[in-house]
Amino acid sequence: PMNRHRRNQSQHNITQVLNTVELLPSNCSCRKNWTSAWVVLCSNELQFYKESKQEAVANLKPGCKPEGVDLCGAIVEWTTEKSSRKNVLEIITRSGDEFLLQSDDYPIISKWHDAIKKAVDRLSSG
Ligand code: I3P
Repeated sequence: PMNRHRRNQSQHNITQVLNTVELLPSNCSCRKNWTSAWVVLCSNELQFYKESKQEAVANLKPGCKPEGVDLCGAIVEWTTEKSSRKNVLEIITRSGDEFLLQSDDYPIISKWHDAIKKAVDRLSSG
């Protein structure tokens, strides 16, 4: 019972407001548009919400599932080249989609770095 309590989902599930942007291919004329979003790390994916997850889920049409970024086979690393901002994490999915996550608060983003890396490792070890 102690153990079950300690292995509570919150260990693998974190939610926080972070700055995020999807990096589009360089031949795309779209602007790089940072936004602040609620980011949720679930066991195998990252989800992004404009509002808190509770509100977003309540607003979903019946039968719809929030779209997430699959972390299986993803690469997660710090980058100083993809942005002029500090504390920027780059996530490249197996299918080649690229996202940046950023927070001015290093301890916050550092926690995300470690948690996402763990999720990716857990997924690749089956
Ligand atoms: C972009 C905007 C982004 C910036 C990007 C700019 O300009 O200022 O915030 O990214 O730099 O091109 P615009 O709003 O006119 O599209 P960072 O904040 O991550 O540096 P970049 O082209 O060097 O990525």
